[in-house]
Amino acid sequence: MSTWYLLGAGNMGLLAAYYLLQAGFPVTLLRRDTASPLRRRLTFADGRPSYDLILPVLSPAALTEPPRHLIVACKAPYSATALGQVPLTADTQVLRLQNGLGSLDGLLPEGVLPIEVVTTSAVKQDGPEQHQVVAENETWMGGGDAAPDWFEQLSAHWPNLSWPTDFQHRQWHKLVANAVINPLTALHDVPNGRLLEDRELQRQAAELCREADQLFTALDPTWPGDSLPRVMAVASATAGNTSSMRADVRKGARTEIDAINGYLLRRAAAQGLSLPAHERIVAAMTSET
Ligand code: KPL
Repeated sequence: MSTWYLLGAGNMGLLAAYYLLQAGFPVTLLRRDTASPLRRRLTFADGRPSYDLILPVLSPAALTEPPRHLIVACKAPYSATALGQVPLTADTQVLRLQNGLGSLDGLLPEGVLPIEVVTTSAVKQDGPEQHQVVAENETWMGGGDAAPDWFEQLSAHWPNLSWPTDFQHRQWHKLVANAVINPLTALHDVPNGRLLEDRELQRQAAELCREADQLFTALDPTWPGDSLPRVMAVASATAGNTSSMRADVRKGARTEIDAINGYLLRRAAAQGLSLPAHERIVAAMTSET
């Protein structure tokens, strides 16, 4: 069975590695530091026994042939650096497990379209080498015509994983949630639930949703255009959470603003549309970091 190579051992990369191992697929982490294997303890909020995840590591420069399967789970702004040394061919199957959209555009060989992964599962780091799987919600894959041959085996071990026919709408819904909740909570340094309480944040959320709906309706007339209630439902379900962008700002890391709101602006420009609220929030985030 061919090895799955992983770029990015953050919360989501580790979760994917765990399910792949459960399904019997070997996983190797690609990173420069190959001194020792990666060891992380996964704990489960539902009380399941913890799991000690051990991944062999390999330097990308040591790959003797292009990987057959590659998971890109690093944060979007680090994609070019992470992929830099990995040899890829038109036969490499790339799984993109990142927030935002378009972060691999121009980085893959001609004709390679990544399989996109969108998850509403939640994992948090709760120690230097320990991560807690907080919720195993729905995960959707798509981006190709049909599910690949390994999908059935993986979905038997990855809870609530599916290959839906309306994948693009689900991906756009997640993108809008990230385009609204992430920068607003990062700029105001508040948990997600504050969007439900603060009038000014609600006004800005409504404006951002309206503009996103305008764009997606232009791209696809079947888009439901109901982003505001959906985004508020996500804010409510994750009320106590620190969004990933707020967490990035707090630790001085690069944020995913370009892959999220920046992506919306690029798609809008190609349609001849302007999205002033998204422009303002990108500018505010850019001056913040
Ligand atoms: O995906 C998220 C993120 O923080 O990146 C949300 C849905 C906003 C949950 O925190």
